[in-house]
Amino acid sequence: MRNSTTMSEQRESESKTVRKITSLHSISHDKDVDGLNSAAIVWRYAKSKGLDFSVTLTDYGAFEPVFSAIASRRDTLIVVSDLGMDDTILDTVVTSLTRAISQGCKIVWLDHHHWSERAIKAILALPNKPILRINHDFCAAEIAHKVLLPRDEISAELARIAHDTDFNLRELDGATALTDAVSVIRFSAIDHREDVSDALYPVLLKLAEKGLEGVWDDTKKKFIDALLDKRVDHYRKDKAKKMRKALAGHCDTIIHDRLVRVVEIPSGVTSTDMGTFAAKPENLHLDGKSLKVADLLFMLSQGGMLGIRRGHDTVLCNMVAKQFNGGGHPFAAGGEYGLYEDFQAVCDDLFQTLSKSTDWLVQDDAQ
Ligand SMILES: [Mn+2]
Repeated sequence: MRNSTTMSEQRESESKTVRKITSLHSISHDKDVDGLNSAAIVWRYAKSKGLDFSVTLTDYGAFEPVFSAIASRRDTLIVVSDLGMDDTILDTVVTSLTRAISQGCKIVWLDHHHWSERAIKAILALPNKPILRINHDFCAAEIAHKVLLPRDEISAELARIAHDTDFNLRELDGATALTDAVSVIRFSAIDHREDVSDALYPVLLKLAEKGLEGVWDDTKKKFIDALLDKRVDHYRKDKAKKMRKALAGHCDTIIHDRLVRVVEIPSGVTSTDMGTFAAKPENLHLDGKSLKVADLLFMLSQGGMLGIRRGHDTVLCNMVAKQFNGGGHPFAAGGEYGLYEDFQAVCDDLFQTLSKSTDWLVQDDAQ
């Protein structure tokens, strides 16, 4: 009985050439404001077109279940944002999307990460005219705003907020607060083994409805949800304590005239937070001494990942990252060291590697 229905449905789908899209499913990055605001813009787009909306917020490493679930979709516009292609499961993603497209779906993928040629070709080769926009000069929410809703004021604001956090400008209090709120909500969901998408959903809903003012009171500089405001406040204090402690255990050296510092990054603190904190002189008074802001800051995680930031534009973080299997921007980058036991030995090793090259220095040509 079931089978025959499915088969007739399938025949129907094959015979119709044009099918009407009735719903929109958004897949976006769960890790930061850019991913969240991209999803909020996509949601506004769905509303403007009268499409039923659903969303999955996810992270690298979880593509398989997310895209497998998409394979059963029908007549859905699938919009992926702020996620680069994970090449290790490209085939699975393509298989699922191909199946969805055969059931009347259409694919739009908006991103600003690095893509391999192979991945770009694979997505563009999908049927039903997929749209793939990759632009490294913008954050994903800006791309979503430009591509989907260029004239929508709330989308423009959501894009500005994402830009402020993604490029680490930190000029908008609301953007910085929202970044902390996303961290609080994510870390607590992970701690309690709850679904991160579900945990972020109420904030996403408000952002999609009203933009930042749906969650943040910019006059009072507070979240509208008093409980969230308390959680963020507590998180910030706790984070500052952890970061001060991490800085106290720093290891410094001078290489090619640049002050290079290594710290171990505490759990529950992002490298963006740590990098921003360590770049402010007022945070560097420790045990009666004042440290200088380092030119280059390495942040070593327990898993052996390296966050790389700079305190002055005398160094190029991306060139540093190259020495450690990584990459990024001149002002922020990441690499990999590997598992370690002895922090001091890691520092010596990092210093040794850096002393061998000068590619990572910004030469002062003003003199
Ligand atoms: Mn992003």
